[in-house]
Amino acid sequence: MGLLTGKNALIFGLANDKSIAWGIAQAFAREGAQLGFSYAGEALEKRVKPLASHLGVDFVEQCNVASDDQIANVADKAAKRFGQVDIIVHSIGFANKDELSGHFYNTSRAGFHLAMDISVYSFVALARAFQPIMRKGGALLTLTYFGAVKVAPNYNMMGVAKAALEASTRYMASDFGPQGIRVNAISAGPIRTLAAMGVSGFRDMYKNFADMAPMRENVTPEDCGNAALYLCSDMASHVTGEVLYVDSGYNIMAAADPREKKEG
Ligand code: NAD
Ligand code: 0WE
Repeated sequence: MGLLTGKNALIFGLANDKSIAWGIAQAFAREGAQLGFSYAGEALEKRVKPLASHLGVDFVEQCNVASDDQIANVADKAAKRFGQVDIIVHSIGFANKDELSGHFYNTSRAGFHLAMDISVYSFVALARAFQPIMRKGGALLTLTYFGAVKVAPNYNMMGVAKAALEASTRYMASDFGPQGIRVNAISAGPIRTLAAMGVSGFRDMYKNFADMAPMRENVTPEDCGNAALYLCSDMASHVTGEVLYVDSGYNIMAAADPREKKEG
């Protein structure tokens, strides 16, 4: 018997086999969850469909989270297919490239709105759309980054959006607590995914992270999958409104330890 046997889980934000969402999907499948996937747009269909069939998943729906209609449409289809849903995973973030370099104060009004809409409001919108079919004992989960709390050079607008996402996690934990539904976030260390590619300076910060983190190792989508498994299973009953760091301990450090690099 798996930790998620008998539970239905919908995962939003699968792009390819490097996605954090894919690490989560694999952990959930291993523990017996019935899965459904949602992806942003047509261009990703040819990547997502084969991943779905690899895990025997036949609920695969397109949903651009900028659209209330598309969100309502997946919620409708999920209700027909699953009846009730136990777990929603939100693994989505987006800002225009212009907003991810230079000075934060140069963020445009439209760029600010777009990043907040796709990276923050969509979590709230999904929670509301699925509320009528969420089962008591259910869980909502989102993905965040340390740039929400401390300044990460170039992360800029996304850092501000992640701060709002973490606050939204707490407010929704308060809203949904009485219904027995928990709301949490995982704050992951830098991972080489599609969303991290082409980000200026990502390579250096990826390397710097492993040098600075107590465990001297980068983190993987599988690490996030196992943490997500905990947070969305009954093992975490009564854990809500939390941000769980999956970061080799990076966030506890104030400076690099000069004594040693990785043992080996
Ligand atoms: P990814 O590119 O695999 O996933 C991001 C997903 O967001 C993609 O599937 C993309 O299609 C989706 N998306 C973007 N705009 C959308 C829209 N309008 N509608 C629906 N979906 C949309 O990259 P990832 O690194 O797995 O990112 C997943 C989450 O993890 C994001 O919230 C990201 O901020 C967060 N995160 C990533 C890292 C990292 O270093 N990779 C670290 C911490 C947190
Ligand atoms: O949340 C993220 C990625 C967010 C992201 C990335 C892109 C790149 C392509 C959002 N929108 C876009 N839009 C694009 O057009 N991470 C935590 C990974 C990440 O992104 C950074 C980082 C890290 C770490 C950007 C700058 C600095 C560090």
